[in-house]
Amino acid sequence: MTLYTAAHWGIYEVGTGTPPELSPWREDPDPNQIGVHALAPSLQAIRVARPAVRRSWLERGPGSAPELRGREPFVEVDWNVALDLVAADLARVKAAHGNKAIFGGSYGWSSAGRFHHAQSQVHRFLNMIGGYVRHNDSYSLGAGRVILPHVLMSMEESWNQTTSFDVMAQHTEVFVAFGGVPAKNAQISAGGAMLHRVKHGLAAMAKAGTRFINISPVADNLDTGGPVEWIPIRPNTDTALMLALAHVLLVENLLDRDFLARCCHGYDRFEPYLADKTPAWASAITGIPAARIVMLAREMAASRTMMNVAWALQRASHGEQPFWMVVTLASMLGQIGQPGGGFAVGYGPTNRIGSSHTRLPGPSLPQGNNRVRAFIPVARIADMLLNPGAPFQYNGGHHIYPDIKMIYWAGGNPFHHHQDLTRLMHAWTKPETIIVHEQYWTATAKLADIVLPATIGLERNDLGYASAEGHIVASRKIVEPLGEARDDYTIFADLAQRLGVADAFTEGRDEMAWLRHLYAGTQRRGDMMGITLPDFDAFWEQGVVSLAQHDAPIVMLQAYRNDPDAHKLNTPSGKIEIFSDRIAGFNLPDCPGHPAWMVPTEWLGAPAAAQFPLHLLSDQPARKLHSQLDASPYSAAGKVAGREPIYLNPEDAFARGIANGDVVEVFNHRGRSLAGAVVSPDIMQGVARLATGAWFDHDWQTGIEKHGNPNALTQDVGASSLSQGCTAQSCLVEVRRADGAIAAVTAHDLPRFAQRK
Ligand SMILES: Nc1nc2c(c(=O)[nH]1)N[C@H]1C(S)=C(S)[C@@H](COP(=O)(O)OP(=O)(O)OC[C@H]3O[C@@H](n4cnc5c(=O)[nH]c(N)nc54)[C@H](O)[C@@H]3O)O[C@H]1N2
Ligand SMILES: Nc1nc2c(c(=O)[nH]1)N[C@H]1C(S)=C(S)[C@@H](COP(=O)(O)OP(=O)(O)OC[C@H]3O[C@@H](n4cnc5c(=O)[nH]c(N)nc54)[C@H](O)[C@@H]3O)O[C@H]1N2
Ligand SMILES: [Mo]
Repeated sequence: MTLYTAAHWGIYEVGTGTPPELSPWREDPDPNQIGVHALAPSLQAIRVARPAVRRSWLERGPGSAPELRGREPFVEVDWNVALDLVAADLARVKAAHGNKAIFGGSYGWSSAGRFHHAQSQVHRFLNMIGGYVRHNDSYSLGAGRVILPHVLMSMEESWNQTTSFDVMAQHTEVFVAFGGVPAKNAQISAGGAMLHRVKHGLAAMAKAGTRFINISPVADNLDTGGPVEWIPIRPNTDTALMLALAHVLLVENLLDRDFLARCCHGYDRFEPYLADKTPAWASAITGIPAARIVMLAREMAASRTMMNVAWALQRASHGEQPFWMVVTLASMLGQIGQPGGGFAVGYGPTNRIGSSHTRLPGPSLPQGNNRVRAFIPVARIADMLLNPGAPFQYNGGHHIYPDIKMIYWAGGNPFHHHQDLTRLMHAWTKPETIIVHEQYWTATAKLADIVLPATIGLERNDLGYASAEGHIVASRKIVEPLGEARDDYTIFADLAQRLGVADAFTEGRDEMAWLRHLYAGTQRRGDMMGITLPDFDAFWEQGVVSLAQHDAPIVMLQAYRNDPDAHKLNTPSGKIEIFSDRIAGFNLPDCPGHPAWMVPTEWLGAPAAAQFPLHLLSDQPARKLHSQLDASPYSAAGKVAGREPIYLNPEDAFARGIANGDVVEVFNHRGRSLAGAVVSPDIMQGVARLATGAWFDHDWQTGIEKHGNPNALTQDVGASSLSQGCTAQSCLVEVRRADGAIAAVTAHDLPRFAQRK
């Protein structure tokens, strides 16, 4: 009998060795190596093995010497001591300041299993003890999640409706990708990518004759196995290009006025804005020849055209605009709802998008009710910590930043994911207590007061499932926990016991009882959809249950197109909103009532480009999921001189005397970071690319980040006052060769430990 384990990056089969070897699921048509080394010594060596408390906090209490976080030793303590300290401090903060002083937003990917999902566990636990300050939206989709429901539908609904690859292979003549369709990103799905589909999906389209055009600062993010036309574009300027395409459609009368009248709201109020958005105007902004823009608009109107936008486009200053504008441009083309035409947001970012598998809602741990009303847009964490009581705007509302005394984090790595980490380090000194559950000694764990060791997925039983992945997986415990690591669930259950809410938190269930319970819920939802799942014991034995018999091809908004009155959208007008009276009514200087070209804070057209002439893109790493498994042999093999590779155009490299393999210093007025140079013609001149995921490695003497984490450089400013989304992709830098003594990477060293005095 084969045992399986599910990770965000795929299903793996478990061998019989000690420790058991992992190999990708044999049925996966495009498996990857991300997870095969999950038990490698290089990873196990940096596990958190025992509860640990920062020395000053332990000896002198909460709030002691917060500036020493990250640079003084930890003292390892017994579980009972650690749990007593955590419970007592939760009670103290609650009594003295109320639950509104606890930030439990705890953003992060956690692990794939749906029961042991750390973010769900911490939210459930904090709700049981009175609530916590939460976060809205995600780093993935800050601007996108806010704009899309106003003008079209929720982000989830858009994924559920995304036209499937099988339909595109049959019908799409031209595929225009803004930001490619990176197969490296589609290696993952939250909860478990199962059958990896993007590589073969694109190849099937190419074979069927689809023509591919990739509008992107980089060329290597759309691989169809066949020819792809690359149109390099300056980062953050796609909206200008789309406006000029719309201008051509207008002046050449290539737009579908019938679709605009039947299915859209407010086109007439937008149209005058297009008058001066000529190809020549856009050419000066985007760097794309005006003639190519004119031709492209004509090709798109003459063919069955699918447009795709990478999520990266909205992780930027005014990130709302490219998403709103692609919906608008697709509406003008009038192909929305036709097989193979329209738009997607977007193919590539996860494996599930473009799938024809069932959308059966899967198992998820109920989180209870949060009695605290205060929240932040997720990427405003440093603003919150630095400005308690200050006002902020979000989605048309006015709010106040809470005064946070305690941070509780489980399942995320803010010292990987947040922008301008030097600023976050400063903000991080404000709370009195920072508690982190971690599997590994990440930068976030090292910067905490109390670190509790969490198990990894292979050390516990769970359910692997992601909607539209077509399978449910019995994810088996295959090794004993390392050291004294415990499941997040067990840790919270013990804390709940100490705080008098054990019954509410556990509902009397242990791990397997919860798995049965959550599975039964999924079974019931399946029954309502005509999907019959085997009983739990049969499922648990079988390991992987396929739902593929319920596959169905999908055409986005087909029903809506055919009868917009019968299938009203959930927007104020019930239609696609090209003009939004609601957004116009918010009266925001940085987000008007229709899509518009808004000048980004940092881009190649900004005055600051004179000093920092390279636009830094920080995309998603190919060999890991963000910072997870950064120390694995597979991830390490992708590093250059032990650091994250930075891609530079040959002209830019030559001008700076930089060669392949050099260690370079990437810098701007916010920070400095050391990365390994890769010189490549696949990146346009004036752009550099440094993926996320290298563990943040701050040198306390020099302030240099030594490992190539781009968030030493990125800006911590909201996309706009509408969404306050993360703007990691709006960042200017300069690069120089690092000469002389180059600091060694210490990211994967353990912290220092000491005995209690
Ligand atoms: N510059 C730049 N920055 C970015 C981005 C970008 O494009 N550019 N992208 C952003 C995006 S889209 C995202 S989603 C974020 C991702 O940011 P994160 O989701 O924070 O990144 P991960 O590395 O996945 O962090 C998950 C952490 O949870 C821990 N963990 C895993 N499983 C468990 C568990 O069961 N229990 C506990 N207690 N811990 C666990 C892992 O060890 C890891 O440290 O980064 C954002 N940051
Ligand atoms: N292997 C792996 N896969 C992942 C992740 C991971 O960490 N590792 N992270 C996952 C997560 S959390 C998320 S949210 C998704 C993110 O998915 P995305 O945000 O779509 O991914 P990125 O790789 O950041 O960017 C996609 C492409 O857009 C290009 N791009 C950037 N800026 C611009 C621009 O202004 N204009 C144009 N036209 N192109 C631009 C980039 O060069 C890149 O090739 O990926 C997911 N997939
Ligand atoms: Mo993300």
